Amino acid sequence: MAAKSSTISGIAFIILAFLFTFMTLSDGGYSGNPILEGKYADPEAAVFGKTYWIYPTSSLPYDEQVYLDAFSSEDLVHWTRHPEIISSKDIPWLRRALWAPSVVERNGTYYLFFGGNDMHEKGEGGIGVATASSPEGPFKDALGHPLIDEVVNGAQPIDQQVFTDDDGKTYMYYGGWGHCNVVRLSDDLLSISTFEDGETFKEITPEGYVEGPFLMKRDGKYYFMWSEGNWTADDYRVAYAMSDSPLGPFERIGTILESDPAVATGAGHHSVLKGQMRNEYYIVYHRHPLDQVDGNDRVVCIDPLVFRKDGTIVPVKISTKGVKGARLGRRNFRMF
Ligand code: FUB
Repeated sequence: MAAKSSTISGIAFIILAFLFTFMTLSDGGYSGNPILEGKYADPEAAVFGKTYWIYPTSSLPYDEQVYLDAFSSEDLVHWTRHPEIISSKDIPWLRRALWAPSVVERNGTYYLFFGGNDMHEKGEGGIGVATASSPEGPFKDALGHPLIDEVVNGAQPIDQQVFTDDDGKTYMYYGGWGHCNVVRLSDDLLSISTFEDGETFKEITPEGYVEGPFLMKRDGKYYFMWSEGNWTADDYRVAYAMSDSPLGPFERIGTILESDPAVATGAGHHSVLKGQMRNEYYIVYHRHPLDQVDGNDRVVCIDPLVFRKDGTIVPVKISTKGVKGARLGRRNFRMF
């Protein structure tokens, strides 16, 4: 009898220990959507160390877009705002329309690429770069002038995204007005270099492209994604292409993010966040709440991004639930 009860207690102990371990290693609740409080757009997500970061545009009238806030999280659920990581006082040539930041780290320095002044004519603004010694800034303009200050191949110099390939080459994808260029950045990320064929700007515009390019690599394939439609309207959306080269060609495969009249409208200008598990990807994007009245009523949301076995992407179901909490550096125990 005593032996039987000690076996039962032993089993109970093992079950309790298992549950305790599961509860402490698993990640808790859901983020909900939107994940950031306030009006923000064009979110670019990044991971630095064990922390997730989101760098969005302040979704305001152009003349008031003279600063950027950043947000950090340890678990995708709780986000901390870092106010004014850069502002017009740190960028001598910036007057307005500080847009779509893209932040990368190299050798301990953080590089923040941004669009400034909604450039239409050469000399009015363009794409700039600022540096800082930590991801929350403070960032200071690195050049005293834009990195790209002209319209090449019809592409307005805005909406840049910086991608470094496995061979160490760094590319910058950018462009508004329905045209997209790719350039190569120099090793110090502060100037534009040339491609092997001597070209500086390569136009890679896919069918339907409007703005907001984003390139990522997965299992040896390059995924190029972009926004279509009008960012103030319901038809704003994201489409994608796949290629064997970071320079394309990029042939449109389909739409992966769009309005859902039951949830929100104008879902677009996204980035992709890679989680710790092999197939753990998130799409971070902005959308208009259903009761929005103004084009700038944009909020930042997150949903899972799922790849099929053949590498194609399952269209995202935009949600109010968001994603399940997930810490970086956790043990590979989480159940999907
Ligand atoms: O937020 C300013 C502009 O709106 C971005 O640069 C575009 O991509 C659009 O989202």
